[in-house]
Amino acid sequence: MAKENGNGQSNYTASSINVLKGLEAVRKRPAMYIGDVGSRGLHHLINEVVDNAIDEALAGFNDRVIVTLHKDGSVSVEDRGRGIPVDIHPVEKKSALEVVLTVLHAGGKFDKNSYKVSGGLHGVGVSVVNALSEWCKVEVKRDGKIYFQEYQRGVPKAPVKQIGTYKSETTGTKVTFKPDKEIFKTTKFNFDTVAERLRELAYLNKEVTMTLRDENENQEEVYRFKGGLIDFVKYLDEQRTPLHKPIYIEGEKENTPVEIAFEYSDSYSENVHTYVNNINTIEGGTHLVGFRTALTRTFNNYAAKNGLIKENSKITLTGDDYKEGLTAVISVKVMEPQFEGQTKTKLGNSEVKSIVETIVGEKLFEYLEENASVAKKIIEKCMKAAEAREAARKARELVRRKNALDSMHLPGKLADCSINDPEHCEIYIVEGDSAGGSAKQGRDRRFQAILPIKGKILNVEKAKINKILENQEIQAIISAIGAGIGEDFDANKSRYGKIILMTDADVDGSHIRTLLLTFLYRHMKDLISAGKVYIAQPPLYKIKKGKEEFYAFDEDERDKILKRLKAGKVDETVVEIEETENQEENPEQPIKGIVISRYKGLGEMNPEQLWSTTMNPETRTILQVNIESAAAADKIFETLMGDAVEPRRAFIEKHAKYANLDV
Ligand code: 28F
Repeated sequence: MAKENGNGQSNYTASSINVLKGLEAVRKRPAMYIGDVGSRGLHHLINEVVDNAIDEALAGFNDRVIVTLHKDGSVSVEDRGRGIPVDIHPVEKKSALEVVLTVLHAGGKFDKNSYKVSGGLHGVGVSVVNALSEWCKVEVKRDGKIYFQEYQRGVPKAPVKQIGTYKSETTGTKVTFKPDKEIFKTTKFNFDTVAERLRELAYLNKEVTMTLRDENENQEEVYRFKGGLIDFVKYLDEQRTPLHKPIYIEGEKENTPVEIAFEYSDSYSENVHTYVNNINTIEGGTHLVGFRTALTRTFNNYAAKNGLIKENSKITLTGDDYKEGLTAVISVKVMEPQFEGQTKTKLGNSEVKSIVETIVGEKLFEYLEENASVAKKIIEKCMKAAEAREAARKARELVRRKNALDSMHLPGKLADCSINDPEHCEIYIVEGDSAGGSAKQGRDRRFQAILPIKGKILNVEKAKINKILENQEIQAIISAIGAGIGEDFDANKSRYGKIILMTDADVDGSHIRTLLLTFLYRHMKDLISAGKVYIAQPPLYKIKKGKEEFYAFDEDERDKILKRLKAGKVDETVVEIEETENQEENPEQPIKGIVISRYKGLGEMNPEQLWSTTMNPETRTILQVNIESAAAADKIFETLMGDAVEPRRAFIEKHAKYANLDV
């Protein structure tokens, strides 16, 4: 681990790259560094700075991270670490602090002796954040002195200077930045998005207290979980009924610390979340494989040794049986992680498999020997899963015999597209026959397929697999997509490159969308991980003035259009519309030559309108569903679809309009 005045020094020479050229590169192609310039990329800026503060914690020198959302749209991140060094580099003739903030990939990238977050979009460095900020300020408390530097779009306004001294406070680093409006489509931070990541980091780093403040709302949240992963698992299972207390495993081999907590609940779904250096490895990898292998082998050995599997039983428990009702968090720290997979979130290091397998094997066997009653409960649960798996296999066979699931027998109500190239084809899963009809007429039949579904599909969170497979609407979706289901699912076989969910912009529509997403998340998860699932965005308002027509997708946009149309009389107009909206019976109300109509459902649009507003790839907006944090998605599905009524009500009340799943 890096020591004071340690090996960091040698990195400064790497900063011979021209700083301005670097800045230009980042500002020219921001998406290459932060993924995109939408809300996701924007929040990535905070994550990047927070990651550095967490690195300082992993090095053993920091126990607090404070994130503050300021009124002017800027945000600060503060830690209590050693403070970024400020000594002048002999060749660069610049402060190390300036190098870290202005040189691409400065800041310990070559320090292999640490578990620095790197890989995917993580670890691009604070210089990228600086380059993409209108302004940025950094303050370092170190050796009793306070140092400061300020930047505009990444360029220092002046050299690092000492601006004071401190006595009582501790050392540390504080970075404040205001994301650049010239770069980002939106510069508004979302409290909940930031909170979700800080909460996750607090579970993963139990010694660190994470604080989030919002000066706009006078809101503050503090995350500190002394139980670490154990608390994480309890949180994930809040609405399930656990069969036992979480099992905690900790160990280290070959400089690779492994930490795991898991428990079984009475539910059917599996919720395993894996992390490498605090990065959510959504696609899994060798750490997960090692865990699963050890879990199956250890439980089976224990069961055999203790006579828990009946002699005459034909059932052998497989890895799949140990998945049912399992909630687990796996966190490993790897020095040089290799990330693979479609979204670079799959751990590739092969040595990690055996490291995790050995640690889990040893510690779990010990645990089972000491906790016989827990062992028995879990094995009984998994036996039941094996029996259910057998029943599900039979159920699948039954429906398969009726050809209900394969794509050789497409559902009757599917209007398929004419070309046969998945990459360029898309399917709209549409709520209701009438909207389905409009969509069929309005679509470009060459590459757009339409599958109308009837009202509310089955809530798969509450149903057993045979019931799910017998459901007509679900069968239609499975065979239209043509990539199988559950264990057999293969996202590469999908007949469409985009699966677009199109539901009404009302409460029912939102519920149907959630049901569809839950089904896709639980049974075709790879489709979501591969970024193939989208949500259509039909407009909420049509604004007509003379022959001109405008569409607005929310109230803000509606008001902006009106502002343009009625320049000078804006306030007056807006007030009048608010009144109009309340007159339920009369959605069309002329206001000084302008007609505003609010669409209640997709069915109110004629085929041409539906095409031009919602389906035409040239003009439409579709939201990609991504599992940014699988843990968050899981929690949301559990809340929305589970049995507990109170949390669902609270969730819907809190998120009212946004209770969909663009997590
Ligand atoms: C608000 C975000 O970025 N905290 C950080 C440190 C501490 C050191 C460091 C950071 C040295 C020269 C590479 C201090 N003393 N919070 C943060 N805290 N970076 S970033 O060193 C960077 C290296 O270039 C630090 C001794 N060693 C390291």
